[in-house]
Amino acid sequence: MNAPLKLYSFAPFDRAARVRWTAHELGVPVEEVGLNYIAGEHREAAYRAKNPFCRVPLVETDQGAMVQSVAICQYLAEQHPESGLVPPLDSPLRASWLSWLFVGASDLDAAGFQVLNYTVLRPDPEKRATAIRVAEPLLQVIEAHMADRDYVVGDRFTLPDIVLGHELVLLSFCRALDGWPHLIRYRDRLSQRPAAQASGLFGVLKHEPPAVKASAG
Ligand SMILES: N[C@@H](CCC(=O)N[C@@H](CS)C(=O)NCC(=O)O)C(=O)O
Repeated sequence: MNAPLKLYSFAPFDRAARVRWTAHELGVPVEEVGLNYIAGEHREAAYRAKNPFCRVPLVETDQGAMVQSVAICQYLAEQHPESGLVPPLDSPLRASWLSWLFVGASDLDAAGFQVLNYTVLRPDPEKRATAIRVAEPLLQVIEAHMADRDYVVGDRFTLPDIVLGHELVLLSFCRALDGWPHLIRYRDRLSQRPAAQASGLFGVLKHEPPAVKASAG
């Protein structure tokens, strides 16, 4: 039995969801430490001492505190090579796997955050429309890539599916995925995984989507 992984998070759908989902895929038990975002607990001295960036997720490892959701996921998955979430260094899929991991961790994360920001955190219909327009070329490429495949790399589930899946759930919640049928099909396939369900992430889709007023003009 693995020791529980201490995971600091705000909610089931923030970037800690990627770590929680990965841990469930790996059979690693999670000990959740919930921080109150509104109250600003992540800016208080006790947490700042662990993470001066004042962000979640953070996990406590044998090597000390670790931040950056995708780095944490990779760190955990590499300890469980039998899971297949990370292809071996000599795998012919390695280049594609790394490329897609960073599409999720950098490009889609950045674009998705702007949509979430202007839909939910600081609602602004015009800025939201711009954020969706900026995300479109990226979504177009991923939509085309997913047209005839089940997973983003090779023919099996790997870590980039978790990172992309997280972003697709957030975009769905923001009502920004309606025009992308292959991405919806992909998101729904991912949602069937027991570890995805156990992560709590997909529960956000059961909530009322945020009200978005039509942009003027
Ligand atoms: N690239 C970082 C981003 C971490 C991040 O921005 N986390 C958000 C929650 S999803 C946060 O802690 N925000 C706190 C704040 O903005 O004050 C990662 O993937 O872990």
